[in-house]
Amino acid sequence: MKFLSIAAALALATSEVSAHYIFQQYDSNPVYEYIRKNTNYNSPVTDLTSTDLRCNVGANGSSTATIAVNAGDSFTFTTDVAVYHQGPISLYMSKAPSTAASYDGSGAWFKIYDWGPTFSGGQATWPLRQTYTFNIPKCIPNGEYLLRIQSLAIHNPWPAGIPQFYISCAQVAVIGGGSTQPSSTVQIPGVFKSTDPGYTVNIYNNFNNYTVPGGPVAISC
Ligand SMILES: *[C@@H]1O[C@H](CO)[C@@H](O)[C@H](O)[C@H]1NC(C)=O
Ligand SMILES: *[C@@H]1O[C@H](CO)[C@@H](O)[C@H](O)[C@H]1NC(C)=O
Ligand SMILES: [Cu+2]
Repeated sequence: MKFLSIAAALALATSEVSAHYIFQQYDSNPVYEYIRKNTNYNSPVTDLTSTDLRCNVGANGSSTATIAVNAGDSFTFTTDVAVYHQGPISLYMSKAPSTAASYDGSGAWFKIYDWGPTFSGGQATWPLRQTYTFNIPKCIPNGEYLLRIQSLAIHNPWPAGIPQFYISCAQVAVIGGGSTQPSSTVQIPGVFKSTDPGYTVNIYNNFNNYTVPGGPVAISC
């Protein structure tokens, strides 16, 4: 029994390092044309204090194009393989002081959407799939932004397991926008804490409500 569970754990650990998933495509454009390419293949970021939490490891924008988008337009992030670790998916934006390509993400971020679990009949269902579609808020000011998507994988419950962040940033130049500022902003790193209930929760044990970490959705237009 003990031997079997160790073997099973090792098999799981092996598959864990070989293949995860990465958000690599913006709409139907070539992969990494408008999404910053990271240097850690499709491994997660787990350090809550790292600047890699912004756009992933080595994703500096130097070889990424910026796409012009109309405020209000929809966009789709697509992964290489469908997201399969349980946890929420969140979208953030941060306005660049000048160009998106040269921006390190050290400024203010605001959340524009969360895909959380749905609870029904004592069961939680997570929004696990290959494509995530939302829209650029209609009322945000024109300018260049980083548009960040994050899968927070909480399938190995804390503290035995460490939640994993699968992150990519697209570079967008918003036109036709408005003048509405988000109701609140956050810093990355900083906004995710190892005391957040949405980070520490055990999803296999009496799991019947969930607050997505990383601050509230701060704009809706
Ligand atoms: C940006 O990332 C690329 C690819 O990892 C690297 O070759 C380049 O040196 C980096 N540039 C800066 C300014 O860090
Ligand atoms: C569930 O709701 C309770 C009561 O509001 C709250 O204390 C707890 O943090 C929530 N759990 C999660 C995982 O969000
Ligand atoms: Cu994994």
